[in-house]
Order: sequence, then structure tokens, then C-alpha cells
Amino acid sequence: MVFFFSKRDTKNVPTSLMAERAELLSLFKRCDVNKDGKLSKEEVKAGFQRLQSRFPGFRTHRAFKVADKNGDGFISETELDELVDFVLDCYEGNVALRLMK
Ligand SMILES: [Ca+2]
Ligand SMILES: [Ca+2]
Repeated sequence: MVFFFSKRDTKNVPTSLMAERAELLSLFKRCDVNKDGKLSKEEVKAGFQRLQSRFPGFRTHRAFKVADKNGDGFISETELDELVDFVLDCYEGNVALRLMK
């Protein structure tokens, strides 16, 4: 099952990627401040601010283009995986560092 990670640097251990993924999932779940099970633009933006993004508004806009599959303006539980993938593309290997600040 090597092909799964073939697009990424093989020296980059998958376990650390898994850890970052889990970290981001819990981060964005905490951003659901009104607990309706989905993330509004404001809530996603708060997540990017938490990640020390210099352009949280821009990142949020891009993230919704990628992750909001049904275009309802919210990131649902099922779309959250796509959101996390997008964030990993932006900050891979850097997530823990950003969250420590
Ligand atoms: Ca919400
Ligand atoms: Ca949606």
C-alpha cells in the first residue's frame, strides 16, 4: 500500500501526518462554537486565526471553494475531512508548531 503516500515525501513519516490531521480535526471541531455540527465561514476563519494564518480571510475563502462540496456555505462533518486536507496542504509539518504559539 505504498501508493497511498506516494505523492508525498517518503521521509515524512505518516504517523506525524496522522497526528497533525487529528490535531486539526479537534481544532476545527472546537471552532464550532454554536454546536450545530457544521462550520460557518466565521468559525473556519477563527480556526485559521488559531493557526496563526496571516491571511485568515483569504484562506477561509479558498478552503470553502475546496471543501464545501454542496455549496451551502457551511462545512459539515463529512466535508471536514476535505477542509483538513486543504489545511494540511498549506501547513504540513508546521501544524504543531503553529498551535504551540
Ligand atoms: Ca457552527
Ligand atoms: Ca457544505
